[in-house]
Amino acid sequence: MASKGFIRLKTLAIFGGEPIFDRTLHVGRPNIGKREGFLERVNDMLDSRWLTNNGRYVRELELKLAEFLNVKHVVATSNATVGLEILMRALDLTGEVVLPSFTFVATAHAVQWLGLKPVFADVNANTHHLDPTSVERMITANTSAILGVHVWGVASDLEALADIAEHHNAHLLFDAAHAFGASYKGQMIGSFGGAEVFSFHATKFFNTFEGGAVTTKDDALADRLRHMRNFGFSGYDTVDSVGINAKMSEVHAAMGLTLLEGLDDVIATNHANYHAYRDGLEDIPGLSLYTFDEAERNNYQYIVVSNDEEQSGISRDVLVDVLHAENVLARRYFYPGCHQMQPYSNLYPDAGLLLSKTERLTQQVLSLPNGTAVFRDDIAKICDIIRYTVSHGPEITKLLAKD
Ligand code: T4K
Repeated sequence: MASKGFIRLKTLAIFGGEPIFDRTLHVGRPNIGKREGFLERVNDMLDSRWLTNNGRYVRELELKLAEFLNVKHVVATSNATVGLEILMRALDLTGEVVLPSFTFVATAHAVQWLGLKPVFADVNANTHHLDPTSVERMITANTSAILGVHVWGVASDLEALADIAEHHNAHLLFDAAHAFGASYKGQMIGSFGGAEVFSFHATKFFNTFEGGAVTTKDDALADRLRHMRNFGFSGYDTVDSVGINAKMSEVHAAMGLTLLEGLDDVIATNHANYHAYRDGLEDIPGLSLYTFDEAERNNYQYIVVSNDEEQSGISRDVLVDVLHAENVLARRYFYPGCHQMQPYSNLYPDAGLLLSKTERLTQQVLSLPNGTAVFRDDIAKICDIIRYTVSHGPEITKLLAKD
């Protein structure tokens, strides 16, 4: 049965009609939490006149996160990118780091920023994670680390990557930017490999406006990271290493503490939304939703759809154009692949030759809005737009091509 949104779709912007949504739906609309709790903490922080530099809220957040993730050390940082940088620096990595190209460019930039060489390995077309066979192929005598990414909040192929890292005496690290609140075989992501790095950016499931954390079981590494994030200070006026300012401030931690209190509600919303998308997108030819293993803990934040153009008869980009015309700001995460961006496309112009799955995924994948700012009714309309667009693929493609 066609919904009202479906009928109005016939007058959608590309046909010169009114848009279905009178507000914009974003991928990455922040979850806010209970603002009274946040404001109370901010007032307290202002009263105490302690705003940053390992204040009580940062310390409390680190302890609560360590408990939640069941990991020994949580080192809060100003964002995940700098978290990755201090981590690789603290481990004295040299030479090459093998990582996926199918990730947000920050992962590659962190490697390049340190003067290391990012070596892009291909991903598995179904999981979107590093393909161990490709990783094995990319390892050389200069490889000092493998940097996996738990894309969409699902664990990478942990066992296979651990075997490869061990065999080649390389560090195994994870960019867990998407994976806060997720588990693998019941164990929370945060304690795998030598260390993992979370992002608490505003667009993430759990946010501190800007922020991140490095998590590890390794006492010496945690100690080094703590010094490094604070200019290398090891005491009141002693500096033991080169450092940077990677500190999280109190107001950021206050946001994190507030959101932690309401985390289950956010997960419940995301989970229900994920099911609504699953139902709404069912049986659309050529479209497949990235699914979560419900036996694990998931944050269900990323609603990721792969479009097989041969079956759907429409390109991912036309689909995204139509959604944008209807105020649904679907994102092409991740497009282009890191290896197709600067400086990597100049530095490694042939990288794509061994990244066929990555290149295909970057043409197929789109992310849809989720989180507490998206409602069931919105999802029904978004799915109607997608269903209608796919079923009129050739006409709509032709129409858009005229512009
Ligand atoms: N590794 C991975 C795998 C990552 O995905 C990321 C970050 C990192 C590492 C690095 O983490 P951090 O150093 O940032 O902690 C956004 C985020 O800025 C970035 O953190 C995130 N990944 C990436 C996937 O998404 P953009 O350039 O796409 O952001 P932007 O400004 O286009 O915003 C995305 C959408 O969110 C827009 O539709 C607007 C909406 N939005 C955004 C903000 C900030 C809001 O509605 N409200 C807001 O406050 O990178």
